Amino acid sequence: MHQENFIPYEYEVLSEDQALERSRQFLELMNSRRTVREFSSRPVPEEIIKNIVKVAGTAPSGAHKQPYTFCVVSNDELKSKIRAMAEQEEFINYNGRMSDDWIEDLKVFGTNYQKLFIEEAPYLIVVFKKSYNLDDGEKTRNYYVNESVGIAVGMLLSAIHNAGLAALTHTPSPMNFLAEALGRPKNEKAYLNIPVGYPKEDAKVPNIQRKSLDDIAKFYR
Ligand code: IYR
Repeated sequence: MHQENFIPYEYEVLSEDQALERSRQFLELMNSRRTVREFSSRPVPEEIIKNIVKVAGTAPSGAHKQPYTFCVVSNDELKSKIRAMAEQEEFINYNGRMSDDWIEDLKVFGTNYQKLFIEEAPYLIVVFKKSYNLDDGEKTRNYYVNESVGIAVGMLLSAIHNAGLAALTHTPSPMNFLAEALGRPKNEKAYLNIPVGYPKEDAKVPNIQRKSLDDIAKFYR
């Protein structure tokens, strides 16, 4: 390929031993990540959050369109408003909108309609997907939007954990109220609400296990 807009790819060459060691260390780091529902009031410097969002922005995306907006909310009034709106929807979910099976599946997590963590966490990163772009009233296309935003959020969660912070991938449903609360334009749809902060000192997490490699992968050698 010899295209004029191509530049050399700068990359680090690792020995097999270095690669193995790095892969093990990264696995160990990532395997210690847990979803946390109780946050400390310890403040988090905004620069850390900015770096974390920048990591999400390095994700591959369909036609490199980066079809997302990460809304970083630290304003207490806004957080309270979002909590109230989320609890209003969740109350309906837990009292009839979710099936009995679903309620049963959630029992191990001890969740309910109350969402204290929305106010407790110093930041909410509310992720919006851009179904299409709207620049100066002109519509342009994005591609593989769900895949692109999902990958970026995976990298966001990894960056959060790497910085010693905790997160919760909260999916209030329906979540149109987030676009309304944050005044987002009509091409943006709420994707996830991610409270971020240090975990509460005595935070507890459910005693659940991850599937083994054999359960999640098949090798075709
Ligand atoms: N959105 C609700 C219910 C909920 C659903 C799933 I799937 C979870 O993994 C956890 C919760 C809530 O936030 O409580």
